Amino acid sequence: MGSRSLVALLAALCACRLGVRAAGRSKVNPRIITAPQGTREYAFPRSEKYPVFYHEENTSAIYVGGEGRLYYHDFATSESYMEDFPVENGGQCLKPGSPEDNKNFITLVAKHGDGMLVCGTGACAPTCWNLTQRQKSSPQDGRGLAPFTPDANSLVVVDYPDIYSTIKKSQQNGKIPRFRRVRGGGELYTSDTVMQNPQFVKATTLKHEESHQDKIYYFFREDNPDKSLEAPRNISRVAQLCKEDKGGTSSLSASKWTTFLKASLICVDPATKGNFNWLQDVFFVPASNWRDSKVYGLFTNTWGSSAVCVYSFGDIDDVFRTSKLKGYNGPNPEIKPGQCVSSGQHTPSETFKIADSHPEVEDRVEPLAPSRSPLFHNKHRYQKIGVHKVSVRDGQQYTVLYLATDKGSIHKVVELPEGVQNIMEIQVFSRKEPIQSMILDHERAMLYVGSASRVVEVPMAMCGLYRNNCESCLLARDPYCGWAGGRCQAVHQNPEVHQNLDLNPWQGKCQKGEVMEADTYQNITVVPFSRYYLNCPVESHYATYNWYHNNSLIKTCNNTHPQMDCFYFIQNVSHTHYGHYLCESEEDGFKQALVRERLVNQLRFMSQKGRATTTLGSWLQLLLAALLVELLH
Ligand SMILES: *[C@@H]1O[C@H](CO)[C@@H](O)[C@H](O)[C@H]1NC(C)=O
Ligand SMILES: *[C@@H]1O[C@H](CO)[C@@H](O)[C@H](O)[C@H]1NC(C)=O
Ligand SMILES: *[C@@H]1O[C@H](CO)[C@@H](O)[C@H](O)[C@H]1NC(C)=O
Ligand SMILES: *[C@@H]1O[C@H](CO)[C@@H](O)[C@H](O)[C@H]1NC(C)=O
Ligand SMILES: *[C@@H]1O[C@H](CO)[C@@H](O)[C@H](O)[C@H]1NC(C)=O
Ligand SMILES: *[C@@H]1O[C@H](CO)[C@@H](O)[C@H](O)[C@H]1NC(C)=O
Ligand SMILES: CC(=O)N[C@H]1CO[C@H](CO)[C@@H](O)[C@@H]1O
Repeated sequence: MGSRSLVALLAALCACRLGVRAAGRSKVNPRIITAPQGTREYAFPRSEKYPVFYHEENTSAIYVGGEGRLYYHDFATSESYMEDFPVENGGQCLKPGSPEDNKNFITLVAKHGDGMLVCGTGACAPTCWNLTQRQKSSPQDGRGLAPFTPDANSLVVVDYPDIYSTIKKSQQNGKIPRFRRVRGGGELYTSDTVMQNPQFVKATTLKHEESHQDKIYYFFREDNPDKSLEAPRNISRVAQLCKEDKGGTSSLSASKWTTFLKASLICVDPATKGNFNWLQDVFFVPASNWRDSKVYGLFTNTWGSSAVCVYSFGDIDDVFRTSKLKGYNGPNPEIKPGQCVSSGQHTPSETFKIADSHPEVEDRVEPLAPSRSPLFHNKHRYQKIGVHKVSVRDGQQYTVLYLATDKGSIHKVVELPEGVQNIMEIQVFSRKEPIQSMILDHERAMLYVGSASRVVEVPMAMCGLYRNNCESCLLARDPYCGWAGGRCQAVHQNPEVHQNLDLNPWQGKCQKGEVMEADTYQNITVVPFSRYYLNCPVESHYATYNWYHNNSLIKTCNNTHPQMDCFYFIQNVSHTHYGHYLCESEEDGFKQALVRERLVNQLRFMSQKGRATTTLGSWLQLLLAALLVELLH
């Protein structure tokens, strides 16, 4: 309990507040979970400076690319192995000197057909290998698939047999970044004039009803050509391309995409008009109808706040199909810019010329109707977003967002009928390492969270965390968990559980007698004139905690100091301090006893087994508590 409280105290330094959009309960603080149960860890044999991670859906294994090495670990069987990928032929760095230069950093690990594609910098000579059942192919030229040196602005999308990439193909500096098709139907790249200093975020392909309409969408930031003082310096964008684009008809345009268009993404808080213009990460949520497929965009602003805005691909497509081109007032050609042509055909050169000189559409992409505003925003600087759809008992689906903070923790945020609620903060790593990667396994409901030294497998359903009674289980409002058979258990293990996710009152769902608590007091001997403190663990920040002494209320803790346990401190124990102490939590009218202690005078109650009044750990806690109170003042 000691270390738990310590971590809780430390975590208190980052106050967790979600700007909950809708009305309803104004509950603001999540439960904080450290080293959650059921997690499994794989530590690399050595730390990696630029690790890359690959996990295939519905498996229990993870691949990690490091410096000259590929690690494999299966969490279910604990099988691990390592494969070496050394620099071939000494590399080709023009001015070796930087220690980064003479190494082969693996930058891409991906499934490609039946094999795995593994690519690395190869000491300025990008190289790829095809790995099939642990058999390495001979090295191949990897230019365009791996950068010359580790580079944060590289994006590779594998949509077998096609591969798209934003990686430079030449070592010379000063090249304008391009979005390319590097494998599959013929090489194509974006015109150098259509993006201004782009920073790529993510890309996806999307199947439409007819294959010639299939699209590629990519998300990026770029410099704002509007340099006025009040204009934001960066704009967040979505770009579209047709998958079957065959390039232009002239020799100059033969290798250029002819279906490129870009639009701005809007994420503005209507209440404050606060603009979240820096796209940090996106997550794609497919749907059976492509128009309903969604993209969850995570944005930050200059003040370090974050917002999540959700867009539908139907809306994005409408903007590209119907909007005017910015700055173009001429007549529209028969084939409109951005329109996909029938299979095997080329975009007419007239259409391409207009699009190439006016690549931006005037309309902007707004978040989903009806609100057209952020799902929520708050004061955290989130780094990554993941979205999981959870099916619950009544066949309904709930959306759970996983947001990686810049402090090594993950917030679990649930979309509930009355608005979003941050129900949990998970401290993933025992040491506070930055989160480099967060991969969701939707089928197995697992998170794979990677740092420079390890990968942790975290179950999304952690129902054992909730105090094992019906009320606590339902009050948690965790879509993964419900109450059945006297246990708080995962919905996927028992679809017959009771849950409390809608706005109906929950009280009727718990039967009397399901709360099984022994109401015995723990006897604790305390010497007179010593100091003593009583500690009640704060498990839910939505509850109020009360300390009673001989049935009289002596202390109340509520949201004032959220992440701190509820202490009651006795400066100098005198005879009136002895007796029964009870700590009770109250949430939504549900009360439960959490701590029962009976302080007895050692002089009268001679026992060798009595607990020491104060241990070193508890003093440390107290000191921190005092420190924290000072800090908060
Ligand atoms: C996931 O794997 C399990 C066991 O290997 C299999 O039974 C199940 O059908 C798989 N699910 C999907 C969606 O492939
Ligand atoms: C790698 O090997 C697999 C299986 O032989 C094949 O399907 C795939 O196309 C290969 N990939 C590359 C890039 O050569
Ligand atoms: C505490 O002491 C009282 C009185 O001696 C006794 O009845 C009770 O069982 C003790 N409680 C525990 C948990 O040992
Ligand atoms: C505690 O109280 C007793 C009696 O009231 C007093 O003699 C003693 O000095 C006090 N101890 C401390 C540490 O304040
Ligand atoms: C918190 O406690 C204070 C005093 O202890 C009380 O006045 C206030 O109403 C409480 N707030 C809530 C939300 O329970
Ligand atoms: C509480 O009860 C204990 C024992 O029953 C007694 O010694 C103590 O004086 C009481 N204290 C108060 C404040 O009622
Ligand atoms: C507010 C913000 O993030 N500004 C960035 C805009 O882009 C330039 C370069 O692309 C960055 O240097 C700024 O920090």
